[in-house]
Amino acid sequence: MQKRAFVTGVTGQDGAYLTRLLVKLGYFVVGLVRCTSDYYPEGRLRLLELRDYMAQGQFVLELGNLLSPTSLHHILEKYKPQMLFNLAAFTHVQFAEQMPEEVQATNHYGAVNLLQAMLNVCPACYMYQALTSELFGKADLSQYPVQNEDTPFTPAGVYGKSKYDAYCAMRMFRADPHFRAKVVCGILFNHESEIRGVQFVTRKITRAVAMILAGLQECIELGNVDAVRDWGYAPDYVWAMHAMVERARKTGELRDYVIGTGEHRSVRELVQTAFRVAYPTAKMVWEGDDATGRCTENTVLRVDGAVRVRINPRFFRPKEVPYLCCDPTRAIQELDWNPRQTSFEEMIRRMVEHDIALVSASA
Ligand code: F7E
Repeated sequence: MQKRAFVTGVTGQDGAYLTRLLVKLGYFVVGLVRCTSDYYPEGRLRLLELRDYMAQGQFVLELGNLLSPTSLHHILEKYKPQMLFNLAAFTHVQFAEQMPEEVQATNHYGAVNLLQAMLNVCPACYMYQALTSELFGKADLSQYPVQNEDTPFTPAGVYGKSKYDAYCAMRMFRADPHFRAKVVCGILFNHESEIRGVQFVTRKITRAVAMILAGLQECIELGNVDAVRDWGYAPDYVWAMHAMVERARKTGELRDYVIGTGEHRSVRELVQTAFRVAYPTAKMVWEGDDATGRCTENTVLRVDGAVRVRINPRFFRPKEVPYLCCDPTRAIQELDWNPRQTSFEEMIRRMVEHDIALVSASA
């Protein structure tokens, strides 16, 4: 019989790539979409292939909401999937600070609602719960220069806290002998792609570089360009999500994993890598840093003399996490995860080229 998977967050970056992977692996995929007044859920899918999969009967959308247990029960009873992937979440770290109740409701209570619906309707199912490297927000860097499954969770803001609460709930349901919930958690570091939302710094930069190249924009305004992250390629990361659940199913062992590349870069390096794709021989010079080389409100990047990056304090985060870098050893050993499948440079090149094509198509 064909395997069936239920994916929440299917209109987001990860949901799109995971659905594509699962269909390629032979699954029938049910995707959860929220109801909006603009009733055309297909129009919110980020990968065109997903519409083909719908036409071919390999993928279907169902209206529902993580905050409506009735809708979740109904969908699980209708399709009886073997695997659930909970990717739906409020994910923007800075915006989350402005609406803590919504973030907590979706990211924490929503995850619990889905798990409880699973336990009621199809308790033999396996569930994947998406977590985040923001769980390590306040990690002591001298003690934890890289973060792995043993690094204490010390979330710094509303988003990290909501995911921490979801994690505690998953652990509790997993350990409780009454439930023995089959749930595994993926603690994913930043992962990006050509279909990343434009409010995240990678896509904000690659799109702006394409606009600047086309003469449609002068300059990019950024916040803390000294922030350091471990950035990987989203299509590679969804492979790890499926591998986690498959391993749990085969071994009966419910393990959580951190997923990242093990390489770290600053936002400055990201900016330069993106400009280098569009302007291969350009001279890039940073000006206006303080005496220690950190950015200030006067910091600018000149590309061949023209100011192309400015700092706008509007993008500074009061609870900024300055540095995150993954130690993916466990995933490499147990999931056969390849953290270097797509290099950072290759990912940024694809994103910039994609945005250049989009800009020229809309010109
Ligand atoms: O920021 C800095 C910003 O918004 C990355 C989500 O998927 O990954 C993502 O969260 C860094 C931060 O991603 C701008 O301060 C500088 O240090 O792209 P981002 P994020 O906040 O790390 C984690 C793992 C998740 O789980 C989240 O759901 O870049 N930064 N200047 C900026 N960031 C933005 N957005 N815009 C700027 O202008």
